[in-house]
Amino acid sequence: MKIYYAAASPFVRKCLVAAHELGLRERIELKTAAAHPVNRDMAVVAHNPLGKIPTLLTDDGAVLYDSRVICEYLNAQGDGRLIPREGPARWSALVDQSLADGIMDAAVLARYETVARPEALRWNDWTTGQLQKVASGLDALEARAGGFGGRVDIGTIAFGCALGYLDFRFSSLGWRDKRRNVAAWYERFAARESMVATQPPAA
Ligand SMILES: N[C@@H](CCC(=O)N[C@@H](CS)C(=O)NCC(=O)O)C(=O)O
Repeated sequence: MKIYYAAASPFVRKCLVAAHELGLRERIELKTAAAHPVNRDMAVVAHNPLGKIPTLLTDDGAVLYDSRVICEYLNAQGDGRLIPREGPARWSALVDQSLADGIMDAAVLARYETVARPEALRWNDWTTGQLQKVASGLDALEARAGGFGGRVDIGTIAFGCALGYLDFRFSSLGWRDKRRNVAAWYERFAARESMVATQPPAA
């Protein structure tokens, strides 16, 4: 398998953490990409018309995106332990993934507002609105994190990657302030081998 990849992307990281946890990481070759909403990476577009990463090329020639589909595929290639098959655990894991992905989406959009948009065209209310989504998402996570225990599934993996991205790009937000359950849970989760091996580069 090959994955179009950037070390800074939290969505790519989610797939790689999942692959690590499933024992599949060695089967994935990294293909460095420069995905960007304006200056599109045509090598990615050639496979994925949206030009976004992660994009996975499977060994039997399929092209998979986005990160949720890739994680489903990896889970099926492995022993299926990351996405509970049925019952309340399945819906908790999947909605946790949606919340974490939403935090990542909002944070990435806020980041693009400063690094991709020319200064004269920037709109502060846009950034504020995206960061409010991050904040309310984290508040919802705070209410859940106390019950996570040792859960390692697609929901907790996605939360780990979302929090790692906030530390990487938005450390000034101080997300740990007033979110002690999340902070305590993340400290343990971030020490997992899968998380350590996929850390973003120094900002
Ligand atoms: N929903 C997508 C989001 C992926 C995403 O936004 N990736 C960013 C990099 S972190 C990207 O490719 N941006 C380029 C663009 O927006 O065109 C997923 O879950 O994979």
